Amino acid sequence: MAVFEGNFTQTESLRLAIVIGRFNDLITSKLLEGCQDCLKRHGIDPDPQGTQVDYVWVPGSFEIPLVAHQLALTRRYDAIICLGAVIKGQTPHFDYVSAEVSKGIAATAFQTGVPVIFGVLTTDTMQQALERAGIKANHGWNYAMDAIEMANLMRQIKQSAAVSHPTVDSTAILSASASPALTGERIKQQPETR
Ligand code: INI
Repeated sequence: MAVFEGNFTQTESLRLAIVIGRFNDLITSKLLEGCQDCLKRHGIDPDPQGTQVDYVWVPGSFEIPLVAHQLALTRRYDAIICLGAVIKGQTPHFDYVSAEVSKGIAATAFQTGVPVIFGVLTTDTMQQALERAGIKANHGWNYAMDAIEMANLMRQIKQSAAVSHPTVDSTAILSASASPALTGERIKQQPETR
């Protein structure tokens, strides 16, 4: 049997997408800087004109899962990093937005087989968010590390599946869980049972 572990060295052929919420962009732009710094120092060219990283800006965290899902379905990316900042206010908005973005990101990864990194800060105060976006540490850096590790890990698993079952398309294995609706196929109309 085997042990699989993602590494941080084979990065030259990785392709990533980063989805960033504009809401609280004081925080999200700092997370993005941390993320890009980490990618660069691990051999990934973060230049949007280059071949390795695409960027997509969305209005707020609530919109992140839809866009991450669409990107994952293109099969162009080894991992997708989602950056957002949901800061608790005096309204229930925080709870709705944070619940939907976390569920949506997890569902995207499960349904497509593409690693989708949950880089959405959920904090009680702006001060706490600032501390996680550069004042004390920059979590953007960690999200980039997680993306590199997961991208490499998934590649290893796919390669191993291709070696042990050469007749089976490993991409098909990983995408088999995607629902027909999400892969663009039409669901066959079921006959009425009433
Ligand atoms: N979006 C965020 O990214 N963070 C927040 O803290 C936030 N709050 O609290 O309102 C927020 N709201 C906007 C939301 O993500 C959507 O963009 C908006 O509701 C339109 O769908």
